[in-house]
Amino acid sequence: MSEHRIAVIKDDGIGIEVIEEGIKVRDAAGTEHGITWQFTELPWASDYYFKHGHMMPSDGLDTLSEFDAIFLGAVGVPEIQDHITLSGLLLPIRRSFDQYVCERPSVLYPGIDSPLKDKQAGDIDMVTVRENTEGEYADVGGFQYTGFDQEMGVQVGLFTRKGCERLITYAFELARRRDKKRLVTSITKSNALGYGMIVWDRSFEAVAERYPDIETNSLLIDAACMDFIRKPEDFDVIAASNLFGDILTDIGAIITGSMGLAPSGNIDPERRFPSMFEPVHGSAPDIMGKGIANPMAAILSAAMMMRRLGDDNTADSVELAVLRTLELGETLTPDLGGTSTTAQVGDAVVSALS
Ligand code: GGG
Repeated sequence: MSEHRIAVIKDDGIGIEVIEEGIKVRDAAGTEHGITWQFTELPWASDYYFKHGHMMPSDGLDTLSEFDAIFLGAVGVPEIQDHITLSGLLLPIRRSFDQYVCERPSVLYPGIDSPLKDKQAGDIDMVTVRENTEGEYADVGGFQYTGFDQEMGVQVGLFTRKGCERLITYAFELARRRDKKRLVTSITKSNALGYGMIVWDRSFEAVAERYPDIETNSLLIDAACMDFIRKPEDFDVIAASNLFGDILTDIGAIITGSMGLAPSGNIDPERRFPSMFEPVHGSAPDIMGKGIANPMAAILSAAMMMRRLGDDNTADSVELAVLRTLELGETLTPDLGGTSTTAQVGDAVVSALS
């Protein structure tokens, strides 16, 4: 019997609703497979900010470091500027725990209509590996002349050889492990960003040399956006910088049916720190509290977490239960054309486990 200690941060918005269903499914799957999950809910994010002026306590990262993994819902409310919520919680966790890989699969599942013409289940099956600790989201920059008409903001895109190579190496290893198209596509913009993205390109070329069995391709981000729509079936593993990966994975989510189906893992491949699992979607304040948010992205993120913790069988059965629920098509939330509630979808996935 294995036991895992999981820190749960549900807030904000629909994060609360979807994480509850993720826990429901995880508990049921754990019972079936003899795994105990010890959840500790940490009431952080925007409500905490309203009370204390910051998104988590000053020793929040120390607290999190004691856990095996972090399961997070969403952050962001209309009353607080997004850069405060992101910089106060998500980004420090990703950076401090060196979760330098953000793995985001985009798969067209059975029973799902892609907005793209003639795409069948399985036609789209790719994983974007997003650099998660530096690049365009590096914590480097500053303001000057604040309050004057020449107000200035400097935002530094930081591309280190080590940072690029370790991320790209993960992408190549993943292409090998998946053993599908055995193709890694690099997303660049070195025609315009002639410093950082040149380091990115050089890193890609250097790593590619170590993987003669894996095909490679390099696309400018603008061409990649077109090709995600035009011929998504051509992709396998995509290596992208922090910003480009963030943008591309929203396209990846929407061409495979819904943001409500897109899971993600912020991973420290070296296992020195807890990794963090969260749906790609945000807090969606427009549908918050209505009970109609799709919990499948959170449930699939829980499955990614189980896989990371070594519980492959449990992860397989949760993923299969989601697939069965989608294929049946009887219990779906409105984003997938259904009329079911968040909790009903969670229950349906639990029933499909057996
Ligand atoms: N599910 C996590 C969440 O709330 N994400 C919102 C967001 O803006 N994320 C930006 C990012 O992933 O970098």
